[in-house]
Amino acid sequence: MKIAIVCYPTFGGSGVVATELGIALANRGHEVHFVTYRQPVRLELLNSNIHFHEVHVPEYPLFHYQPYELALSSKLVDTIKQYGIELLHVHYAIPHAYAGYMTKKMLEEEGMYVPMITTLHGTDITLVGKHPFYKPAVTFSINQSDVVTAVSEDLRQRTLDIFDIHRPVEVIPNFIDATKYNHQFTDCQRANMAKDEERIITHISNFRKVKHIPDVIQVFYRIQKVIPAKLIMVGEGPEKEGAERLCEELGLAQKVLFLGNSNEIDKILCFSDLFLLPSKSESFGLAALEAMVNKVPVISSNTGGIPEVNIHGVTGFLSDVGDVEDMAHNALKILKDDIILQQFKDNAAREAQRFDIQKVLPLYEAVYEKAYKERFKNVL
Ligand code: GMT
Repeated sequence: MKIAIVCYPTFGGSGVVATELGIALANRGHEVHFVTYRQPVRLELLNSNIHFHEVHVPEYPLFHYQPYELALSSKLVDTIKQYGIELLHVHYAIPHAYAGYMTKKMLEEEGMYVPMITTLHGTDITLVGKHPFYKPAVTFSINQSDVVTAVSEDLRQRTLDIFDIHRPVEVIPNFIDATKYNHQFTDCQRANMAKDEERIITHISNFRKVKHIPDVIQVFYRIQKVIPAKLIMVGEGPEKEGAERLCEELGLAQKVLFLGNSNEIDKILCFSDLFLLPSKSESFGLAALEAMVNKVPVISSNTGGIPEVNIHGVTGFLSDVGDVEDMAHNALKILKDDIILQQFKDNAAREAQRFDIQKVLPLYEAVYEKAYKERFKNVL
């Protein structure tokens, strides 16, 4: 099938999922066209099955805000016509589902019917999308999609609770490609990061408020008072400066490393003993799943879709949002004992297999088939 994928090209989870999905579809023989404003960060190789089309938004002095949706939908119309694309898959409702709807309508004027799949990722529903400024347009464009998927059962339920949705929302969870992690690094280069006796704790995110970055530092502060440990902070975002300041104030500067954005997440996770994800809300927690497949147990908040991924007492522990005492207590339960740590590591890797792409990809292919077969139903 010829598929156009619209996503954010940045380090955010929705862009990562869209990119990895596109690559997997291309490996299965589909022709995939990414349409976005920059080449997605995890999209390294373009080939005959993977194309990238850049959306340009020309500057014009009259525009206080550049009309990205307009440029995106025009680019989609052109690309769909030029390459004979059969299906449009938009990731993150804002503004992609709205631009996708406009694309469909423009194509319908010319007698072409291209079904649109909308995948909801989290903040497009729980944070930004529900804002009164956006809500009517988000509700409308979700209802106008041919298929709507959510990345967890929790997100599906919240979508139905928050918006007036009169079509089914299917759950297709996020995934990892387990084969990518079968490699055994002969040397994780752990010694570059910490001393043998130190445990390595990692946090990876886009450092936005919703991630509760100060809680990461507070949990680590309590851990390192009891056992030797280092904290590795990966990512960039508005909360990073505050986090660096908090580390200074708590006297942690020598024990915390801020690495910035990285394309080498699996190498970092290779030498990690524990992953911290104390977010206020999280529709799925892809970063936690990536940790788990790399044999890293997870200490997280008990919110959103996280409990669907991180199993309490098996792959890590869940605590109430903001309960840094409980998180630190649970972290120490895992980290203090080599045998317990090894058990949690094994459990994490095993449970991650539930989300292997080999299980998840057919679910997307099935909804594509269904939408393609039914493509005329909504327009006749
Ligand atoms: O919050 C992020 O890290 C970015 C954001 C995004 O849309 O790019 O992530 C959301 O989508 C991810 C992929 O589906 C989920 O794993 C994250 O849980 C979700 N973030 C939130 O709900 C806060």
